[in-house]
Amino acid sequence: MSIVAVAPTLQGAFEARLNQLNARFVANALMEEMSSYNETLTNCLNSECELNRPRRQARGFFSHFPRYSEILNYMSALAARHPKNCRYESLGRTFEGRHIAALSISLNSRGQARRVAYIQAAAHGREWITPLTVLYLANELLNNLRAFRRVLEDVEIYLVPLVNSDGYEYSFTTDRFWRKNRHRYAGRTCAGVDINRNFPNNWNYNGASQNLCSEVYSGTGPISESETAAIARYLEYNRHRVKLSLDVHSFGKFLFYPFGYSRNVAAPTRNLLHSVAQRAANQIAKYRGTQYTIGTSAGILYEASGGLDDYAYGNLGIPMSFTVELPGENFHVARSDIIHICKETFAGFIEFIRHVSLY
Ligand code: 0X9
Ligand code: ZN
Repeated sequence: MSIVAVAPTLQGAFEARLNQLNARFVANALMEEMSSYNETLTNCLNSECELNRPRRQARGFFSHFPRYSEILNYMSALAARHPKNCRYESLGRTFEGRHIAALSISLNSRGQARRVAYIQAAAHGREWITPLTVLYLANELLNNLRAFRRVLEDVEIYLVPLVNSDGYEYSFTTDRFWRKNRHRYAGRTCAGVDINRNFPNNWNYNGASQNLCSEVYSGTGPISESETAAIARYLEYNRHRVKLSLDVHSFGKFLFYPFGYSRNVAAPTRNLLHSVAQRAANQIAKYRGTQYTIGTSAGILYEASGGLDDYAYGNLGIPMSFTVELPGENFHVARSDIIHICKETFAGFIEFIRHVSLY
């Protein structure tokens, strides 16, 4: 693989030429990021680093792909700005020792809400758009608490925007398409476990592999990974309060409900799951017509076991459990599209959460 920096003004012509040559390349993605890095670099060389910072804020957080530390700063700043309604905490640590950071949002931080809506993102490193949709949800809720009073009535929103921060960082520094976590094994070149194959529901049964070099390596056993363990610990402890579990992935515009592990098994409440997902899809479509497909991953995409959705529903009895596959032609989304995906997905999230307070 080669990395080539191209001036933003020449990007179109350059891509057209690559297409003529039948060359495989990462559309926009790295180039956009690099033009942003180059801009920062030029400013820094001109000793304008500090001046550059407010400009980025003015352009908005939701017009770029933030790194791990920027995401944690954003989360802690939200909690600091809304101390009565937002708590910032760590669920545990990743293989490389990063925090698995969480935000709890509720109307009253003192009285514990009876129900919980749990939403996580970026179990797969390369799915960069996913944490932004969850952070957008946090920011919108906190800035409009009065407007969402009904939705938040007796519901705590528990958000884990960046489950796999090791894989996420690795996809910035080394391999844009890295999916798994960064578990390393002595004497082995291949690394990483697929966190969404590591949950203890029909572990390693379908669409998972015991080959360490596979993209869907399921680990040495169920919950062998610290990231999986942190999530499972939280969900098991709160299993009677958690009514909704959303696992945000990309890409494909799908809303999946259990069971994803086998085409031959149907969830007893599949009609309810389908209709809740349909309502969320309708809300998403209102923004700019984005159409989601609803069903099980086994039916629509592929059979895959050890996913969070099947575990939350099948093992913990969480009544509403879904995997969201956000839009995109690729794992990379144009920076100008981020805000639109955040806004339409927000409408879907709110619809899902609305069902928690109705439950
Ligand atoms: O394969 C996955 O983990 C998810 N798709 S992705 O392209 N983001 O990797 C789908 C998971 C659906 N749920 C289950 N199969 N249980
Ligand atoms: Zn994924």
